Amino acid sequence: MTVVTLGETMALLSTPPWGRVTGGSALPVGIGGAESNVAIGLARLGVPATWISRVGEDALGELVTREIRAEGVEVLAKTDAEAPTGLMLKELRDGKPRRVRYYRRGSAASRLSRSDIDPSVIQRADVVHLTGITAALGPGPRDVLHHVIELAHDAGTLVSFDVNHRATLWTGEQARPVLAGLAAAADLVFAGPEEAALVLGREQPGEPTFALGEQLARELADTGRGTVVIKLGELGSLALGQGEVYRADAVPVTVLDPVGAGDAFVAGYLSRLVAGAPVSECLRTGNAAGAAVCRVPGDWEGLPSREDLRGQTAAEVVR
Ligand code: KDG
Repeated sequence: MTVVTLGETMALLSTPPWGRVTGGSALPVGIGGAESNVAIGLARLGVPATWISRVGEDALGELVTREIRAEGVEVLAKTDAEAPTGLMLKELRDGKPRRVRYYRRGSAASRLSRSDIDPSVIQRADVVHLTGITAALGPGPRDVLHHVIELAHDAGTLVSFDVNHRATLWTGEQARPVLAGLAAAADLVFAGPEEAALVLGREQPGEPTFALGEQLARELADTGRGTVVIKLGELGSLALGQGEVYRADAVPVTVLDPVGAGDAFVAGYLSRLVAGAPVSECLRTGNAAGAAVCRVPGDWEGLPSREDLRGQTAAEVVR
């Protein structure tokens, strides 16, 4: 069982915990990218994962590919001599993330094109996981998404899509029709309540509840072709598949850094999906993986292994 993901991964700098950068400050450097976060999460949970992308011919590109490879993910990333690797800055306040800034316009990954895709990689995969972030990077990456979806559909590879709306990359108006088209073409859609409302062209919802999640899932399912999963953050998660609704409560956690929790959830969910587990178990594993990432600073560093999940939630999560 293999999962292929595709998208941009950036070098990630964090400010000092008090937020201000002054001459001589040392900024920890790491990496971050929603799709590689999912691939790393899957690899840690024992699922073979491949990540497709493009990086610059620079030290940051080397960092990105080396880190992801070191996690056991197969990396298929061309080196682009004409564009740099993207960068993001996590601004901390009192040690917690306050804002994220991107330095990624014109990056190597924003020049992704069909030539970066070996069709056989998509054809032999069981699942291909895509996100709305790639669609926001520009027309080339957007075209790649449609190409990959077509290859996957023809080959019987399941298409998983996380809406992952990034309001700093494009406006809701620009994003809505594109994200709606991608969600409608996917066999499995992940969204938060606000993202689901955006895709449906509805007003932004109030406080998340399971009832709201179910309503949004039903509406999204009516416009699509597969299972819809709504991530409800500290409440848990909900799935609607083949007319059945499944709910799972969150694993309680003291949140240090929530960035990346959604990707961890997807990794946990997919890890059980490819093993043929029932939907409720996919949700529980997703919730546990999401909680694990929240406990640790960094977008993916806290991703759990199967062993970690076993220790944490016993038979409830991993049998
Ligand atoms: O999903 C967590 C991400 O926000 C992160 O790791 C970086 O891909 C990223 C993005 O575009 O924000």
